[in-house]
Amino acid sequence: MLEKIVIANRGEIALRILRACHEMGIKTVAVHSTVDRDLKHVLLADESVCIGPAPSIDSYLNVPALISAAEVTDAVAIHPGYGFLSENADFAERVEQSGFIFIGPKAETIRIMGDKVEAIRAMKKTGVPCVPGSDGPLDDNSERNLEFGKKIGYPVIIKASGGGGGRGMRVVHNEANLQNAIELTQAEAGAAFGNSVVYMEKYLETPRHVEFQVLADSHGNAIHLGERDCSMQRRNQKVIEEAPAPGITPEQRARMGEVCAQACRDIGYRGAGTFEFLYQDGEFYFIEMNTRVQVEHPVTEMITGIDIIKEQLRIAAGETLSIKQEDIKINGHAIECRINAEHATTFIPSPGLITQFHAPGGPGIRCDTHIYNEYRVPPNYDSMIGKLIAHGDTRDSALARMKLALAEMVIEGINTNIALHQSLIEDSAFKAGGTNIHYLEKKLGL
Ligand code: MV4
Repeated sequence: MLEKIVIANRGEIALRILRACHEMGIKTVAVHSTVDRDLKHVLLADESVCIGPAPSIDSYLNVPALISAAEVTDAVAIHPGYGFLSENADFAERVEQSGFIFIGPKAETIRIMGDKVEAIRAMKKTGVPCVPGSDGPLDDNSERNLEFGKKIGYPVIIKASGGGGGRGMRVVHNEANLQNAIELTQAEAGAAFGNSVVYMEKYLETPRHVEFQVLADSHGNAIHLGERDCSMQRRNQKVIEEAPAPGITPEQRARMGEVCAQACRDIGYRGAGTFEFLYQDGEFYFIEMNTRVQVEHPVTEMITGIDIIKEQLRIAAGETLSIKQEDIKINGHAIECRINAEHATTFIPSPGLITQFHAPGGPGIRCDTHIYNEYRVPPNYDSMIGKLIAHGDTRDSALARMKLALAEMVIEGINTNIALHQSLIEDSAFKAGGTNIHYLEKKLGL
């Protein structure tokens, strides 16, 4: 097993990774910025290294500082968590070139998935269903572009190949606006991602966001852990996630899950990964693959009993998967509320001193957070300060437990979005299950 690893992240995920390491007897090195000395995982780590000042660009995104932290502590591997450098192919490559294990896929795989045109090409080739589209880059031949538009049918969406996660997209409703939209999106993409390649897809108007979790080892084995529904979102930030996705049948799960697992085998995928789909009218359409562990991984852990972080560590150590597909059983239902340091109705970030914190508990409740009494939330990073996860035998029982847990949770001194979650879990459409990606923004009047 890995002897010692660097946790190249902060906050709740750094603490989550540290706990998995310590359970497995792996020593931990916490790296932190100057304003993050008091992070809970820094205090619990075997060693810690300050890697720079508060701005992420100088600390959590500082590649030489991260690699030298691994060197000076004699670590053997680096876990990137999510966000920051977790899907940066150049970072993965530098880590491996420096003689360390990158806990994630090969740099080459990350690079392919970061290029959406390449990712879709690779997925289509292995039989993953994709959105009808241009199946490749658009060029400046406006007649060819108009033909694509005609064949696909309006509305269409123009997406930047270097984008993803909702950045660099434009919906087009008729052919009069097509060429202008393409050129605008190309210009924006060139400026934002240094890659002006764009492609076209049929615009799905009322989809749900359903994603499949996969695990693949370096020996050609791959399995899926079912799906999550992440449709409850605002401005491309997920707010509530759940597993399984309401209304997905065991047959659909087995079929799509195997399609994803087979795609992993075909492309030589390694590690934990997520296949993101739009789901509309009973059909799945691949949009992107995430090559990292995700914020919402706990809902999958709760219904499968699999520790995804421990599997990542085992895979990185070169071991084979500890579980077979037939051993994976979906048990009950889990819901996650992302707890943010922000005002519940204005969404204005609310960093500052937490004067009181009481974690909720009881059967089926999990609270993944790094906060504690007298912890100060710095203003420099993402506003998510924790995740509250409720598991139950049924969706209704998970919701009932979530309601109690939200009422029990106390965070004083800063604003949080707990009240938003309390209203969402009582919302009749959400309670019924299966709301689409536009539901929350419509409800909030955005
Ligand atoms: C789409 C779409 C509709 N049709 N593609 C946004 C994030 C990025 N991952 C892909 N996105 C979308 N792609 C087609 N062909 C609608 C979205 C979309 C979305 C997708 C998932 C979750 C939230 C979203 C919010 C707005 C738009």
